[in-house]
Amino acid sequence: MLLPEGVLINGMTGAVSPETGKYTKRLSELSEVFQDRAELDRQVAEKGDPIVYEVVEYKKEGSDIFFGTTTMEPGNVNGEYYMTRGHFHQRRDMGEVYYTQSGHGVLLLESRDGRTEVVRMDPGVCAFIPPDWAHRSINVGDEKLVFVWVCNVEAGHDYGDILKRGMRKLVVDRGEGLILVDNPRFAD
Ligand code: PAN
Ligand code: ZN
Repeated sequence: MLLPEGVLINGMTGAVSPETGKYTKRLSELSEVFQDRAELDRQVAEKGDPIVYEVVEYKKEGSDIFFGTTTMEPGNVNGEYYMTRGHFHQRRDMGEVYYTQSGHGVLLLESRDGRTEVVRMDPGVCAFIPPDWAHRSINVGDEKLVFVWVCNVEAGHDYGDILKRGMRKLVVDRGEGLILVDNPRFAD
């Protein structure tokens, strides 16, 4: 029988206690995600391959749901803010919840038929990600962005589509603050 449990989450650091798994994504592992790959390589060499985000999870064998945190560092590659890979779920009938704890971000979403939506990620905002919307979080602030996610264990990640063709829109700062622009590399 599964037993209930209180899990302590630190909204400033993303620490989860107890945790059952974690991984880190560094800039060199995200080279397909950013536009300016020469600038990315330069940053990797200069800054010693900085961490872009860390994911910590709490998952119980036999449970239907699991949750955890994603903690994103501030930064950008030639004006393109640090972001996650972005994905659809393998299970097209399963959505997700992102509850922002600290920092400031943008959740960029794209429906299967190409509609773009944006949800601000500010502390206290609990974002509803409907089934079959690709989602990518972007840290647009100058501090860590920490959010709690909750999902069905069977949802799965489909990174292929977004990695291959990109998302239709980019969130960038070209000197005058945050804007949404067309992705010139987007391949339909
Ligand atoms: C999140 C994401 C996490 C990292 O847990 O997996 O923020 O983003 P990528 O997986 O796109 O690199 C989630 O949406 N799970 O379904
Ligand atoms: Zn997801």
